[in-house]
Amino acid sequence: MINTLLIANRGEIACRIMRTARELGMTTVAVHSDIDHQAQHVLQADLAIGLGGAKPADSYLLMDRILAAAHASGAQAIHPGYGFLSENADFARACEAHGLIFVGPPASAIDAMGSKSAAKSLMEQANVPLVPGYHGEAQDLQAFLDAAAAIGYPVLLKATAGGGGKGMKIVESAAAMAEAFASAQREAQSAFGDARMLVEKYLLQPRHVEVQVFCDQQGNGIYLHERDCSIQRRHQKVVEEAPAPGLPIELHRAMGAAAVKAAQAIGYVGAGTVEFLLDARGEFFFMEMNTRLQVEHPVTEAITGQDLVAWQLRIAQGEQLPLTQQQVPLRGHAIEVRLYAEDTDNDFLPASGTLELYREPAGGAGRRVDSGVVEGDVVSPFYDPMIAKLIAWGETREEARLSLLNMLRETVVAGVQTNLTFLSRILAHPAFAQAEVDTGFIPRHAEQLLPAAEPLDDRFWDTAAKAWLLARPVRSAATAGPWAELNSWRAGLPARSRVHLRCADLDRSFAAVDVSGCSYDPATRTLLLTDGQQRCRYPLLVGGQVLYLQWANTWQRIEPFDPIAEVEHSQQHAGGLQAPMNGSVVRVMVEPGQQVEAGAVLLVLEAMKMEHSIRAAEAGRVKAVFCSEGELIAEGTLLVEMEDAP
Ligand code: MV4
Repeated sequence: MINTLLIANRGEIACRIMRTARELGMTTVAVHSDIDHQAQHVLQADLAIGLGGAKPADSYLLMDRILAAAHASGAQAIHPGYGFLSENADFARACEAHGLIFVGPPASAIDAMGSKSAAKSLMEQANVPLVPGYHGEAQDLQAFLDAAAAIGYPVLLKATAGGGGKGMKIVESAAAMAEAFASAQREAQSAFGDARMLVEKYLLQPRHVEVQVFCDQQGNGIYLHERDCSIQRRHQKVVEEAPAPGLPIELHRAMGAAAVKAAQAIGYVGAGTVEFLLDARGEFFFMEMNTRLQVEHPVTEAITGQDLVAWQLRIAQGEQLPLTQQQVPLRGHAIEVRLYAEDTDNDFLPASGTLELYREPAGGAGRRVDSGVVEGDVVSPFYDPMIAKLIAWGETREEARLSLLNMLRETVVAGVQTNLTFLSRILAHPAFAQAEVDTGFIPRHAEQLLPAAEPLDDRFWDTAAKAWLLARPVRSAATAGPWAELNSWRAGLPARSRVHLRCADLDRSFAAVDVSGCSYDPATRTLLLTDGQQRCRYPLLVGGQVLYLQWANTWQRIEPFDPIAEVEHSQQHAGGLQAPMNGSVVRVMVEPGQQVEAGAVLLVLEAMKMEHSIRAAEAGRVKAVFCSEGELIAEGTLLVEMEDAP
């Protein structure tokens, strides 16, 4: 019996699991890193125990400390969520060894699905359809040439130990196989410490359709329909929906049955997801099985009316499945989007910073937001950049799509770059509305989904200046007064009200600004501009000492600047290279006095589980280095100073 549940995770999934655990009357225990000590999952838990440092390896991945926290808090069970230790068979075994319930599958099932080739062999024995291919022990080039000849080119080389698209290489012809095979082996060895490969028929732009399965400890297994997760970017899901649009009922049932067969072939227990590739002819093939609750489980909950975390907790306590296959409802359609902290104008570089503004859409029927943050929280570079998930349900797919578009329009995030506008463009795209979804969706529509950033034109700046004069943040009494006005007023000179504004690292100064016929309504947070016969409304928010103006579907942050102070500041940091985000210094490649070419890597930062090279903007000599390897640095920290160009 579970009276106290420890959630070994953070962010939205930890909050989500706690919500259900509380509804089931359980005491909830959070674990956290030191920088997460005031995170929502900590504040919402009944108990909270610190694990250690910011890096996952120093906290959320420390099995012994998590187990110790479970004992110290009197927890009978640990829910791993997704990511972190959720698919770590050793952790599942360690929980068992400590007399704790691991809310997930048996360790043996995790092991079985850990290797692509082993998983495929198990599926082959269970007569689950596989992509035509070879995943045998022989790893010599000839074996792969023979297999590819039998399959027919193009073929796809995959690392056996790979996952999430890593270690895949398309081979168009026999002549290209030798080089591709050697290169794929080297990449697999370097990325996974295992050079073993498999080869499959390459399916052109398949759909990613996955089936939610549930098995209990009594050997029962059912499916809770499927999800289409084809809209991905670099193997990161962006939009998910249930059920998969346009699937004939026979195909829906066949995939469900195949998924349950796959799960039962490995003695599965709990929530699992069997991923298939679906080709244009309607044939489906086993891709891999995820032995955890997925990020996108809310869309399945929406169309079945079931709480999958409650199912997990009940099954973990030995209960039978709550429903038989025939009893599983399927009503309406649900679509989810993942709100990520990333810079979509800069190759989706992970973003971090403080959520100066964070407003979720209003609640309501068919609306759901799963998030782990509130306004003012810091989005850290140490963890997955997903901020929240927005889910909309409707009687039809179109209803769900329009509802989700409205939720996106109501969402406000400022202070951290996000993919919010990108998500709206996907949902609004005619191809998405017509359910033309497959794994090639984003590249196929990249021009409309990722247009070149519109320059901030004079009309924007004129609107910004009026917004500033009408809605500018009121200074506190302590700082108010003529000296605080950034308007370049000077004694003895003709009175003039100048406005100096900064937005998107651009500065603009204004002389007299005419706001006649314009107004700002703080109640509706709307700027109303009248220009001749035309009247325009703009959402406008005041946050701290800055404004946020919604312009071309993007929130633009507008702040004042003091032109005098700027002159002094710029003289200090000519040629200075500052950290583009919070992170840690992985490598320092230069030293003072060293001459470098334009584009040379000066140092490497790690942020959001990725490495980022900081390069010299132009050729020059290194004047000073202000950081060292292993150091944690905040966004904006001066890292390297270059000699002033001659
Ligand atoms: C494939 C494929 C085409 N043909 N296998 C990508 C990640 C990994 N889960 C398997 N993936 C693919 N395997 C064959 N034989 C195309 C992909 C693929 C993909 C699959 C699902 C979702 C998004 C994808 C994006 C690119 C490629």
